[in-house]
Amino acid sequence: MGIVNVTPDSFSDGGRLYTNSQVDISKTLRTVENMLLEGADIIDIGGESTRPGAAEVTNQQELDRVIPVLDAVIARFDTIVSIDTSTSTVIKEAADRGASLINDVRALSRDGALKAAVDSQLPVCLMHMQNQPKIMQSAPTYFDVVNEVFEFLMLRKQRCLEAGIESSKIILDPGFGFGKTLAHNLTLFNAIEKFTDTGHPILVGVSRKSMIGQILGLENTENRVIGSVALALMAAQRGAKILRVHDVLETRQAIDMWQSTHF
Ligand code: 7PM
Repeated sequence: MGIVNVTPDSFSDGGRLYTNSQVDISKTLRTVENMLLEGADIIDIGGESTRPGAAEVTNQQELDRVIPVLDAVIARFDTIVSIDTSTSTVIKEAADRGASLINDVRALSRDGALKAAVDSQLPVCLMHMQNQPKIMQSAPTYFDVVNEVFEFLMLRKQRCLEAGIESSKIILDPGFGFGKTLAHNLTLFNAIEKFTDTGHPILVGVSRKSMIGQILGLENTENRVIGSVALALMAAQRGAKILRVHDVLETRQAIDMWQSTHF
């Protein structure tokens, strides 16, 4: 899954798809085309910056950022488009326009989001986050991070099933970097198998995140590519089915080398 962040301020690719404070559609399409040529199977389009400390966006701002890009990508490419949103109106609009997957860092907890997802009949990715982006990294605390994240996801999954989403349409994601310290992230990473054991596809998003910066002593996110690829490969080896990444070519090469050893 290639990340397309349509935000002026996203953490590693901030404003890259903007020209004069406007989303640059042709630049975005070139980015998407490259990701597809590099071997992405899914394009994840998001218009809300969920980086630590990020300010909230209004529904209208999010729609204005994301819908023109979604329309352009769907018109131009034959690919699976995922929409990274927590907002019911964005879920509805995106589904009507041909999105194939709803990726919600708030696990469909916002008003109307669960109903919009049910109505869309699309698969959903439910992610764990402690607190909201604005404060999530101030003092994340858990008694038992693995069990708490797991129980949260099981609860959200149950809500989805009760609301009418088929079990086979539910993807789970432990939410690396979302209200978690380095130690929490590493403990969760070591427990990926607990999540894959549920039988649901697991999505892992560690690309260029601070856990890599902290371990390797890298402030600049552009220098975190090798660490990101290493973690993505390990996640895949532990059973993760979807890797949400900035660096499609590098990740694909690592996965292809590993896959070539199974014969
Ligand atoms: C810190 C946390 C900085 C997250 C930047 C981000 C995920 C996601 C994002 C993830 C799923 C970024 C993000 N991360 N959706 N959306 N899983 N499902 O890298 O890990 O753009 S936002």
